[in-house]
Formats: sequence, C-alpha cells, structure tokens
Amino acid sequence: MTSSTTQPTSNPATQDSDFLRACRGEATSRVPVWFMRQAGRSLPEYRRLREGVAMLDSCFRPDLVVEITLQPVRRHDVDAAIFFSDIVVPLKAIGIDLDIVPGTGPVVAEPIGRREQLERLRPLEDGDVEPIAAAVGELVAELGPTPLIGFAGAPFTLASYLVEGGPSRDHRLTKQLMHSDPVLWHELLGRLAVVAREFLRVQVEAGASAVQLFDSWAGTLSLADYTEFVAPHSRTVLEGVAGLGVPRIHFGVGTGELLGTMGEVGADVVGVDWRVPLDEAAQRIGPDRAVQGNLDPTTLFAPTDVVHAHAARIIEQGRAARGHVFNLGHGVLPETDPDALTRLVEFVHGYELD
Ligand code: 1CP
Repeated sequence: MTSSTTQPTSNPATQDSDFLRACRGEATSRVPVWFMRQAGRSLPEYRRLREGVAMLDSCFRPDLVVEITLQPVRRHDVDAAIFFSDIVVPLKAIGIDLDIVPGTGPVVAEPIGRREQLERLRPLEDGDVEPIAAAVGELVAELGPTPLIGFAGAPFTLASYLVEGGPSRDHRLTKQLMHSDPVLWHELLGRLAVVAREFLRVQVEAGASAVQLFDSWAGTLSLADYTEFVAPHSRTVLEGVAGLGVPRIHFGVGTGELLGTMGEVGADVVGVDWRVPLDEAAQRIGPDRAVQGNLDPTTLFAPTDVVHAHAARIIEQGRAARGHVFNLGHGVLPETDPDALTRLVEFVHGYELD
C-alpha cells in the first residue's frame, strides 16, 4: 500500500482503528470484525425504512444510504461500516437499463453480447454519482473514528450480470463469450475495470478509508482462465486506486485455488470464504497480505456455543496471517437473527489474544 496525501479521512483515530491496523498488518488489541451485507434484510429497521422504496432508488438517496449504513454499526458495534449501495449502481449511473428485482437480484434489460453494444459502457464521471459522494461525505462525518469501506463489483462479476442479463448459476453465456471472442471479452472487461476503478476513487475521495472489490463469482473459473481472462482487469482496478493510500480488500466465493493470484493483482487484504481454513489461506496468499473471513454464514443458525467455538477456531487460524479482519465467508443471509450477529461481535471483541 502506498501512502498518499489525497485521502481525506486522515482522522488519526480512524487511521489508528483496529480495522485499518489489521488491514495494514499492524498489531491490534482485539480482532476487528464487520460483516458483508451487515446492512440489509436481516435488520427489521432496514425493512421498515425500505418499505415502498425500490432498491436502486434507495441507493441514490443520501438520506437513506446514510441511515441504512449506520444501522448495523449502532446495533452490532462492528469495527467498520460498509457503504450501502450495490455493485450495479455505477452501471445504472452511466445509463445502463437495469433494475434490482426483489427476490432475484440485478436484471439487465438488454444483455451485452456484441461489439456494437460496448459503446454503452462509457467511463463513469463524477457527475454521474454525486448522490454517492454526498452520502459518503455525510457518513464519514457521522461515523467519527469508525472507518467506512467503499466497494465496487469486479469486472468479471459485473460482466456476468451484463452478459447473462441477471443472476446465473453456471455463468454459461459469460464463459461462452470469454472463450469464443477473447478480443471482445477483454474490451468488455477493460471498460468495466475503468467503471469500477472510478467508482472506488469517488468513494475514497469523498472519505472512505478502505475499499473492497467484490469478485463474488470468480470462483466459478479455473486458475488458468482466471489468470488469463480476469486477473489483468482486476489489477487495473486495484492498482488504479493504489495511490489513494487506503487498504484494498479483494474478495470472492469458492476462490480457494485463486487466493494467491487474487492477492498478487494488487490487494492488501484477501477475503476468504469458509472452504479454506485461514492458516491454509495465509500459506496460499503469502506473508505480505492480511486475510479477512471466514465463518460460514449458515453457522449463525446454530446454537450460540457452536457459533463461538467456530469463531474461536477462526481467530486462532487467523493468527497465521499478517493481519486478520474477522468476517463471514460471504454475506449475512436475510433470515439471520440479528442478535446472533451482535453476540458474535461481543465474542470476537472479548477474545483474549495473548
Ligand atoms: O431490497 C433488498 O434489500 C435487496 C437485497 C440487496 C441488498 C440489501 C441487494 C440486491 N443488494 C443489496 C446491498 C448490497 N449489495 C450491499 C450492501 C452493503 C452491505 O454489505 O451491508 C453490497 C456490498 C452489495 C454487493 C453485491 N450486490 C454483490 C457482491 C457481494 C455478494 O453478496 O457477493 C453482488 C453479487 C450483488 C448483486 C446482488 N444485488 C442484490 C442481490 C440479491 C444480488 C445477488 C444476486 C445473485 O445471486 O446473483
């Protein structure tokens, strides 16, 4: 990570927070913890606030974004906030006709598969996402020393929604395009990389003090395909924000075979799902990077003592890494009891590190 003068959240208390210290591989007095999808449907206060407001509309309303982002911080005492938005927000902002359909996810009106459609993917400009920058600015003021994580979808995961037209189990059309027209594929991912990089830059310049690149579906690829068709573009995003001086977290699901490469494309922290123990993950990632993870989100449906036994194991395994940010291995499931999350935060914070 390079240090920088352009990062406005140089609040010393934020910079000294356990979360940012762990991301940088520095010692912490307790293990920092936050949860992917900590804002959202597991919280009754979220469901109330979202009543009658479409998901994408809520993402462009700073008042709602600020309140929804703060809800899990107040309730669970997590060590970081994650900006409430969605990976498709920057695509919507450059004019792609898409919606987030309740119970389904992002749905694209006219999926992309031909060269002449690429023109629609123009670069993101600051004016496209003014409400996002405004919300980040308000949030950073409200959060005080608690860091705000900005995020973007990685080129491959964004391409999957654009090419398939919506969520996909096997990513068949995406891989078909990748293998049958590599030139078009690289142009598509190159454009998406610029959109993702700019979306991260806007959030950091408005005050986010870390970023996470979500390549949720990269785990569907072999290491060879990931390395050839995806890694160069994720590198464009992550190296493109290196100069902003904030830690960069790189996360995907089912990425056991990809962990080393996902670190090498410009990550300071590699997110690990529950399939690979963190000590093994640290071996694969190498000594220069921290890890984040990795409780199976379904474990939260087990009795409290079982959840805590898994959390203790994860904390011990995480000690093999340069730094460890406790998290789930993927997002909070909507049916999760929020009190189980609050208890888990208490347990992680109370865990004695000797
Ligand atoms: O109305 C609703 O509540 C819709 C559910 C919802 C929510 C709460 C969606 C639709 N997106 C979000 C917010 C969201 N999306 C956040 C919020 C911040 C937080 O974590 O608290 C984040 C980080 C995302 C990122 C996101 N969106 C990812 C990457 C993370 C992951 O879970 O892998 C992905 C893949 C999406 C696409 C998406 N958006 C929504 C859904 C249901 C999906 C997944 C659909 C699918 O299975 O393909």
